[in-house]
Parts: sequence; C-alpha cells; structure tokens
Amino acid sequence: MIYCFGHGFPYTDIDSLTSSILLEHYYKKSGYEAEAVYVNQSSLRESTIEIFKLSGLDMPRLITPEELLREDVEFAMVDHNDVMESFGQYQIDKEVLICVDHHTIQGNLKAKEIRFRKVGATATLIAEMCFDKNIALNDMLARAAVLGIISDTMGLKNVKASDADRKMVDTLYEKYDIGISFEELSEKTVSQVLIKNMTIERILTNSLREYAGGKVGIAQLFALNDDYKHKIDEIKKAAWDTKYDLYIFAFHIQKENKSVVYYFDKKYNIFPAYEEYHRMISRSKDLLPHVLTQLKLRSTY
Ligand SMILES: [Mn+2]
Repeated sequence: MIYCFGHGFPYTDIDSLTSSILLEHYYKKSGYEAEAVYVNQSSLRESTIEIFKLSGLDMPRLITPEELLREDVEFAMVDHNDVMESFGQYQIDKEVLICVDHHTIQGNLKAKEIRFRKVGATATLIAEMCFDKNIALNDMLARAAVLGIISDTMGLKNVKASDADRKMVDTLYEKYDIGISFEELSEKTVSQVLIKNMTIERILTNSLREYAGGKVGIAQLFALNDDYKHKIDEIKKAAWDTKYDLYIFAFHIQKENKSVVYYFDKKYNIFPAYEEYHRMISRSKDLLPHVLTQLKLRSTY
C-alpha cells in the first residue's frame, strides 16, 4: 500500500488534496494499491472543504498515527518536501517512494525519486505524469486537477502560473467534460482568497509554514492589487498574538512587482519591523535562507 500525503502541518490546501488523489489514481492505474490520506484533522479549513467540494470527489482519508507505523506501507509526498509538514510530525523517518513538488527542495528529503519542477501547481505535474504514461483521468479527476491549478495560481493570474499550467488546463478542458467553465470555477475559488473576503485570522494563516522546530512561522499571500492596505493595521495588530517566537508575513504584490515583509520578532530582537523588496521574492529561496542565517548567526535558537 502506498499512502499519498499532501502537506498538513499546519494546514492542507486544494493543490495538496487534489494532487494526493491524482497520485493515488496514477498508482492504482499502474497496478499498485494506493490511497490518498492526511494526518492532521485540524489541517482542513472550512474554506478549503468548501472549495474541494466543487471537485465532487471524496476527501482523502484521515489516518491514525498507528496506521503510519504499518510496515507494509510506503509513503509518497506531494506538494511539499519537508516531512515535518506531514508524517514527520510523528517522529517517523522513512525514505519516501516519490516526492512530487513545485516548491524548492530542501536538503533533508530522503526520497527514491524526486520530481520537482517550478510550475504553478503540483496538480499540473501529476496530471502530466498520468498523460505521459497514457493513464486516462475521468471527468471528476480532471475537474479536481483544474481546481488544484486554479487554487495555487489564483486562476492562472498570479506570477507562479507557468505555461505548463496553462497548457494543462487547456488539455483537461479538451479531453474531459469538466462541467463548469474555467471562469466560473476560478471565480468561486479565488473569491475565497481575496483579501477583502478573508478574516484577519485567515489572512495570518494563509500558506503558513513552520520552521526551526515550530518556533518560526512564515505566512504569505499573493495580492493581485493593493487591497491589503485597507487591512494592514488590523493584520499588524493581530500578528503579535500568534504562537510563534518569530512570525513573518510576506505580501507579494503583483501589480507593483514588489514584496513587503513584516516581522513580528518576540524573542530574538534581530529583525526589522518591515522590509520592502523591489521585486517579488520567494519564501523558500530568498526569505527563508535569510531568516535562518540571521537566526544562526545572531542567536541560539
Ligand atoms: Mn501547491
């Protein structure tokens, strides 16, 4: 049995859920037993469940920590490459069968096979894997793949969207009866992640990842316009109350091609309150290395 995991600590997302289901399909059609699963019950936001329902598919199955210890299972990771975002939270250290991801690969991954490409969504990569092996999807899986792509690229509108994602959306609409137009599916999905429609709590945990043993939290949001400015005071106030010693929020503002980074440094006293970059930076390639280097150099975390 192959368990297919998306990320689940602290949260899962639509690309993770749909990608794990697509990988389950890929393995089953290749003659293996496989199951899309998740490990953290509190990783599912209401808004994520609402959007996922548009696929018409069943959720991946919530598994118990005991099931993680079964000796007859192999693990596959999608949409993340740090095991601490999934089964690693249960002190399990195991080489995974495959990791399929579009996030920059971090050093600590042990995998028999890594499929990494900088595209907008992991769903694109797994749908490609299926087509490369002549594995057909079905209408619902195709819609789920479109949903994954829409969700990670804000309807193919943010900078992460690549030609591979656009091409995959076209292919999926050509080959399958998606049952709902791309525009309508985008509108339903993207409206949930527009700053004006989000609560402060939801904004502060958007795309949140934890580092340094959970002491550092970095959230980020791709803003299509400068809507965020209306909420920035509220955001800044609430951001001091997260559980992290160091909480960081990055806004990537597409319209102005810049990133602004707010630091809420309750412990180390080494970060400025605010930094502005005159380009859009990457959390994994720019921000995280900078932050971890500063912490190593200047404190004893
Ligand atoms: Mn993703």
